[in-house]
Amino acid sequence: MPKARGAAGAQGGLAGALNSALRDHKGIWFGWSGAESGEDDDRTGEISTQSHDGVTTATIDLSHRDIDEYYNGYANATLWPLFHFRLDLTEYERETGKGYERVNERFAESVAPLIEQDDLVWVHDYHLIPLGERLRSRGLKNRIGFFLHIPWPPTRLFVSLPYHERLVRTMLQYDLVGFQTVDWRESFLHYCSEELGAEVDEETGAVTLDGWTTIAKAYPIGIDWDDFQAQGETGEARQAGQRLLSSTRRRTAMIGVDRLDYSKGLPERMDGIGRFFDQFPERVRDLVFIQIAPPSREDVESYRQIRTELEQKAGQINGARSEVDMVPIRYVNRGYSHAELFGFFRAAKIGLVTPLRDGMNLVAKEYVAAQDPLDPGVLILSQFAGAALQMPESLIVNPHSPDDLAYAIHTALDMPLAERQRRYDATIETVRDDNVKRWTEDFVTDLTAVGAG
Ligand code: ADQ
Repeated sequence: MPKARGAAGAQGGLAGALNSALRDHKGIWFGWSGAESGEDDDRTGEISTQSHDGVTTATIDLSHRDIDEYYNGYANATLWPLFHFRLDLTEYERETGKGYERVNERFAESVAPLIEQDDLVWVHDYHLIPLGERLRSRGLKNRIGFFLHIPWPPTRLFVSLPYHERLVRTMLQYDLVGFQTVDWRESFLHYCSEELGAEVDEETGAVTLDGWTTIAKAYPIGIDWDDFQAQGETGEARQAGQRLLSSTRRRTAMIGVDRLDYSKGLPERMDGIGRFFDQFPERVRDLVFIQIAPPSREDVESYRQIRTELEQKAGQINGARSEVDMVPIRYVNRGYSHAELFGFFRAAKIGLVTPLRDGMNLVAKEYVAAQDPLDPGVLILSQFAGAALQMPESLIVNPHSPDDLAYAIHTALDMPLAERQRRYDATIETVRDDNVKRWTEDFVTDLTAVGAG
């Protein structure tokens, strides 16, 4: 069995999801350590290797300038907004573009010596799109796959990116390119055929350009079902659920859990909740909304703005609707463990997942996974989350419409048990079976098979 090499822009939840695959394949995880090297020039730190729980992690630090131009700059102020269809927030700076290419070259330089002849290489996400091409330019002939965790934008938006062609040509140096949904894959194929004149086979996803063929395919990511259920069995999960229930008393708890990111539709969500209270004032005492949203990427201006906007909106609704003994919105600016989240999800009878655009959205799947099958809660889910394609029996909403959100909340509050169970039964199978282990197996199996026949 060839060893697998994983690579990602930063360690995080994804590292956990891939741990078991790396363990099975005796792989190495390679990526940014998340730390700054302390030098203010453009030199990147030494590689540092650690072994934990059967998985070897090789990481490098980045310099202050690298983090500024590559991570906060091109990755999070150019690619992230553009790929989430937010041209209004997309910054186009030559310097950050150069930083992105420079750091990808550094990653290639650092990781190349760790790669052996038969290894599979699996590159993750928008931070590292050119990495495969940089490795190829060093003579690597290994099978190299890439997975994009976020959406792929429509061609008409994507062409606003300076040097868009150069970026996509680097993607066509991979053997296999994975997307979360068939929709994102379709947009990618459209770009390749319309803008690059590549030969595209819609059926197989084969994209041929300059004599090289890349396969583009959808692999919807799932949760780590076994681990999440095990977390749900812990005392920590039970206590978290009890804490929430005892604080809400007879009111129905509705929960939202997100990174504080403009793609998650948080201010729009507040507008929908405000509209619900306006339309159904007699229900104010029936509902308490808990929003858990730890800040992220605070070095990027648009992220600071979204935080201020959200605080204002939540404050306005609370100011207008609170009583001395009751506050309708609890807004919590911190993260919780998966065990605690499991407890909160199970105690909350409505889950609100309303991104304006999302590659997949694992919170939607975690919410359903945490429900009591005998008395499940209702998931309200944005039509613009990748997850909506797999979970059409949720209450699907348009997150831009406050009325749509308000009526969905009203419907969820009064939904009879039989209908809640029917929707839960129609959804739980995909959440349980299309899990992260299957996702990794499917991708690794396809990557292994590339060129085999
Ligand atoms: P995110 O946008 O970060 O990542 P999302 O799917 O919303 O992804 O959540 C990822 C994980 O973070 C979940 O396990 C969730 O429990 C945890 N998390 C989120 N908010 C939290 C909070 N407030 N406290 C504690 N934990 C929290 C990207 C893409 C998604 C895609 C994932 C995986 O944007 O579309 O689903 O990668 O591919």
